[in-house]
Amino acid sequence: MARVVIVSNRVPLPSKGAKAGGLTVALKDVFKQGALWLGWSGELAAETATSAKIHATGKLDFATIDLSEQDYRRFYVGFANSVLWPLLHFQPGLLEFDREDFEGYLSVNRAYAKALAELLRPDDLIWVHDYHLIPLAEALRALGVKNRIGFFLHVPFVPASVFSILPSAEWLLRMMLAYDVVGFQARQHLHDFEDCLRNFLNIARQSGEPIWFEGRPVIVDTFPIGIDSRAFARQAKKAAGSIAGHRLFESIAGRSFMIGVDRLDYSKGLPNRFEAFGYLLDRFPEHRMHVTYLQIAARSREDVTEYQRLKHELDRLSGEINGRYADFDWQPLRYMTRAVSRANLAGFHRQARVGLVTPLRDGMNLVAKEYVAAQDPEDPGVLVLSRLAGAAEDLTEAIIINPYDPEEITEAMHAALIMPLDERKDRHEKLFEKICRTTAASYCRDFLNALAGTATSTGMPTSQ
Ligand code: ADQ
Repeated sequence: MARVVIVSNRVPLPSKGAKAGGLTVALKDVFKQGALWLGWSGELAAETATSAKIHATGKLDFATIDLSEQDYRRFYVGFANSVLWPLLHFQPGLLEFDREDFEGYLSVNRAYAKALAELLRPDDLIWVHDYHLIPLAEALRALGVKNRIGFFLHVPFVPASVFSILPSAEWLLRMMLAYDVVGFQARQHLHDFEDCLRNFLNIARQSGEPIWFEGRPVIVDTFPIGIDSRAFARQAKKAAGSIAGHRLFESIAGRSFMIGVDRLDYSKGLPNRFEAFGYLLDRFPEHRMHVTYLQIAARSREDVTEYQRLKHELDRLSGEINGRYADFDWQPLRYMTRAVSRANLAGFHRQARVGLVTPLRDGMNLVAKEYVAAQDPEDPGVLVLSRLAGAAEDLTEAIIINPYDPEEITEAMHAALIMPLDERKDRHEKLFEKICRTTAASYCRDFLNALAGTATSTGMPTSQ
């Protein structure tokens, strides 16, 4: 069995106290066969390293490189998070392009390639994650690496009309086609990628067929990411009875409870969600004193100016809403920017009558799936979900909203808060069935089968 080599921007190093994130959990079966995971250590050094430090842990070995401060600024803060992230989330107005950042992006990708090439065995399968590392396959090929290399994009893609805003747009598409497999979260993203291929490279793809580029086949397909729903459901049930779960329950004091859990990121649509909550209290006064909304918005990318601006806006909006509607014994909006442990989150979701997931654009959004998984099937809550999240392609029994229309979110909040038990159970049953079908494990299996060349174009393993 070939070894799997994962490459991503960050590595969940156990020695750094990293919690097992979605990808780590999803890959646990893969790790049993032995695997290597390469990424940035999270440390800054005088120079960007081109040889990795190895942290052997048994079956899963980690390899890390340090970045220089200048490369961190240009590669991570600059091109990755001030150009590619806003572009791929349909926010071209937030794009801050700088040629030096672009150079930094290239040179860090070359450093990754050098560090990885030294560690490779001939039959390793290389699986590269996300927009930080798009040019990595090309950089590895330049060093003579012949292994199969796959790329999975966790974030959305954009149609040619938006992609053309990017300086060097065509070059980036070519970099994506240097892989053997290119995976997207949702059909819409794949569709937009095909639109770019047609417009920039004059490539028309027959549905289900690989793309032929420079004489090589490139498999392009969707591989929707999922969670281990049953494990999360068990965790939620257990956590609802924990100390934190109990404290939350006491503090809600019999009121209806709505929850939002996001990174503090402009793609998550938080200002519109806050505004929608303000309208709810204004337009439906019956909810005043009777509903509490908890927003957990973990601080993220604080080096990027736009994130600092967003934080100020949310501080202001939350203050305004509470100032206007609170009473001496009721605070309508609880807003915290600290991260919460996974176990506590699971328990909090279970207590919430409404789960608010309203991003302006999102690759998948795993919080939507976690909220559904955490519900008590006998008394489930209602998911309010943006139609611009990848998750909405599948989770159609949620209340689907347009996140750009705060009043539509308000109406959805109201509908969710008053929804009768039968309808809640009916919707939840269907949603739970869906999140158990597309899981973390099925995502990994399907992608790795495609990468190993043992899958048909539908992602099903062939009989060989
Ligand atoms: P993210 O943009 O980080 O990920 P999301 O999928 O919602 O978005 O969250 C990833 C994980 O982080 C989830 O397990 C969630 O519970 C956790 N998380 C989020 N906010 C948190 C908070 N405030 N406190 C604690 N934990 C929190 C990117 C893409 C997504 C895609 C994922 C996976 O942007 O579209 O779903 O990758 O592919």
